[in-house]
Amino acid sequence: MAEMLYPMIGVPKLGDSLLRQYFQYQYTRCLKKAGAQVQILTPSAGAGSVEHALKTCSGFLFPGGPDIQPQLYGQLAESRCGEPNRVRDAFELALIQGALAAGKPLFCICRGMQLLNVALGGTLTQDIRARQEYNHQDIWNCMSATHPVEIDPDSLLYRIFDADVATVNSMHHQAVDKVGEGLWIVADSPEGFPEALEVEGYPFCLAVQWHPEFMAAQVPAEQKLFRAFVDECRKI
Ligand SMILES: [Mn+2]
Repeated sequence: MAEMLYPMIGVPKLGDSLLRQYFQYQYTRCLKKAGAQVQILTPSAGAGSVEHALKTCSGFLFPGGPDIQPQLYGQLAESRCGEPNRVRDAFELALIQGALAAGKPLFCICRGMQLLNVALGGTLTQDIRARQEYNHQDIWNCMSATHPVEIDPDSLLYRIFDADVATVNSMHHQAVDKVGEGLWIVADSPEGFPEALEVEGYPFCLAVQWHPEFMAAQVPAEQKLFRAFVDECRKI
């Protein structure tokens, strides 16, 4: 019964440094405020860790982090691509594929949205800085909005926000390029970078390029994303 009231959400571990622990805490705080329990999932070599997570968690939040290894979407690293974390890449790719196959509710944030795209056969633009008009890597304003996004009125995101425009923070230098199988761009930036994706016909999947965990304390609409996700996990 307790599991139903407070669903268990699995969140991959970001790392050991103090900064990464702080980033991890932001996700945990928003999920708990929305009524969830949080299980931090440590990447491990064994396939058993993915199976165990799929068995014990009602849903998964895929968080931000380093650039995904371009070989995983069929490209070689360009000079402006960041250093990948291969352990996280392998673990999170296996986990998201398992979660998609199991139909679990998903909330994919920043790198998580890019991971979802790669898992479904899409590709990334390795560096968008030459094409951006707004600063999409505005790390010094991580708690406040940097650029607008336009939201598709037929999307789940629109139903949660109850608005067809929003202004969001931005801490990315890569973007979804070719969209993966079954994915649908539901929000984009003025330059046309995909800022949110959904999976056609999937029970519940929110994927955003911005960081709602840093805005949720000040912007109620951003906390509503966590609430909608946790409410869905509660039904599992
Ligand atoms: Mn952005």
